[in-house]
Amino acid sequence: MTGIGLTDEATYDRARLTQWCEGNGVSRRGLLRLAAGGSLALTAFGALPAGTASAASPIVKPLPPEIFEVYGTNAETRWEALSGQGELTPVERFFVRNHTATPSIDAGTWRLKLFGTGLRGGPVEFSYRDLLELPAETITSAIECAGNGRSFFTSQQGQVVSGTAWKLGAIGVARWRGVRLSTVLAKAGLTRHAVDVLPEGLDADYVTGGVNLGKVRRPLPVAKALQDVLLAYEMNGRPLPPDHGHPVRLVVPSWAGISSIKWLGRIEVSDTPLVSPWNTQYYRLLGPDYPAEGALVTRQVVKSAFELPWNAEFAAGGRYVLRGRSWSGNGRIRRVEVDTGGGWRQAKFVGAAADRGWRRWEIPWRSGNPGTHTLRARATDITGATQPEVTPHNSQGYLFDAVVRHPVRVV
Ligand SMILES: Nc1nc2c(c(=O)[nH]1)N[C@H]1C(S)=C(S)[C@@H](COP(=O)(O)O)O[C@H]1N2
Ligand SMILES: [Mo]
Repeated sequence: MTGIGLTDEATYDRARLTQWCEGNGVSRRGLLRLAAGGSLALTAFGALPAGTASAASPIVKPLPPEIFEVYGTNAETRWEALSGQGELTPVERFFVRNHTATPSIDAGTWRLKLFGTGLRGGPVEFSYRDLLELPAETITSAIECAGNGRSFFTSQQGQVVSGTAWKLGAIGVARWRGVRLSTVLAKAGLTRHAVDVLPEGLDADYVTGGVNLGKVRRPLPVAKALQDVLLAYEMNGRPLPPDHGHPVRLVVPSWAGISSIKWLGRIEVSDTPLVSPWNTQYYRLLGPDYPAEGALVTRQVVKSAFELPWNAEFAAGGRYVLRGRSWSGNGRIRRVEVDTGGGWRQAKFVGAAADRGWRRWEIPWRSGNPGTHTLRARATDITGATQPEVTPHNSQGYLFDAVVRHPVRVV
């Protein structure tokens, strides 16, 4: 069985956890201890003191301060830098999330290795050229960090969370061209018994809190791998740039950014469930409203943002058009409402609907009297999921979907 129904995340997580615990002689309580240790270790990143970075610069492309806010090895896009941009985020404005540093990889000597018990024969290798010769596909898809919006757990809900204190700029939408993972898996001899694949990056081992967690890697159920996952070698019509995974990265639409492994080097294909620290200690929702062992983070949630700086200034008594974007891992956005102080009003959509990107919108606004005002946007997706007022707490601050209160100043 390739695990039909395992794209239902909750089913997948429960099934895999049980299988994994049984197979490894670990109790659920043991897993919980692992997870707790992980969240402690997590506090180590996000704020690298100056001088601790390796000689290689963590991010290669320029990071002008008017476009990016930098946190250690990561850089988030400022939302005002998306004002006037179309559906796609240009590479020069696309956020970067690096566990270590962008490696320099030569496409000419690069190889992708597939191996494991889920393949009919032995290991199989593909060169860059091999991939270019396979049938290509182009998709528009967001890549969003599961921790996007994390800082609002603290600033809006007064809660402690670990990890990079992103605002809402850890998302970008691009046009990705490449080969379907299903095509490559079929060529490599995928069997009916394969259940998980484990894509792994070629960047340096991730060391945190004195522990080496090895290469950045995260299991994907075969059902998702065969559904819509791309091995991308182009971003917005150009070869994939260094910071975004050159020469080849995974693009896993709708799922947490960590699934979209950059600088792809190896894929294990297994007929038994696979684990890595990125599905046991990270990317689990741990908190009072979740089961003791936590819930696995897979699909992204509904969010909205204004294309404005924090504390944007407006002249009193002016007529303005407020613009923003909303998106969801569940599919396209059906409705967006905006509250500028007088209740919810429906925003007007701009441009085409996108299943795996975002929906742009606008709404007129009269700025009124001087003072601080709060702008709020709330989206609903095709599944009926709407942004709540509060997101239930989880200790690592993932999947913040509550309505964000955006302050502006009228002068
Ligand atoms: N090899 C590798 N892949 C990776 C990462 C990484 O550090 N190393 N970071 C992941 C995370 S957490 C996110 S959110 C996305 C970010 O993609 P971007 O840097 O292209 O925006 O890449 C994912 N893939
Ligand atoms: Mo991420």
